[in-house]
Amino acid sequence: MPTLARISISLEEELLEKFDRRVREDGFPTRSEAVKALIRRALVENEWERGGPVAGTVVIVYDHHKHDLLHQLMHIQHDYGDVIISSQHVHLDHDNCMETVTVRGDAARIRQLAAALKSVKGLKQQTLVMGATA
Ligand code: NI
Repeated sequence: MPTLARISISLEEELLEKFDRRVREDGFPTRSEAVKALIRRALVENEWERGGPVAGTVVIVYDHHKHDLLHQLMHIQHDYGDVIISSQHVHLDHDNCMETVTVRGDAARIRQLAAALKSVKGLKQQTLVMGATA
């Protein structure tokens, strides 16, 4: 069990009220847990901004009847084989497919991949999930 440090912070009452409301809505058991989650997320986002080794996933949803789109997505993924660990394809319904592309490597390179995927016309969704440092 890690040693816990105790800190105290001062903030405007209005900000605290908004934060407490958010803590309740998000289902955090305590303020401390909510603050820890915020700090961790900020640190992860910072890692992704600075570059360096990170891991995450890119989720894309598209209609597989659009053959040109399918080829473009395939092409891009082959070009970024150096940072793609795996990709999982799920047939959502008759028309729609969801792919979860798991990535690991340099943050800047992964951002390039995410941007390349986003640039494909006709995608229904493209979301980059920033994971913790690899
Ligand atoms: Ni499919």
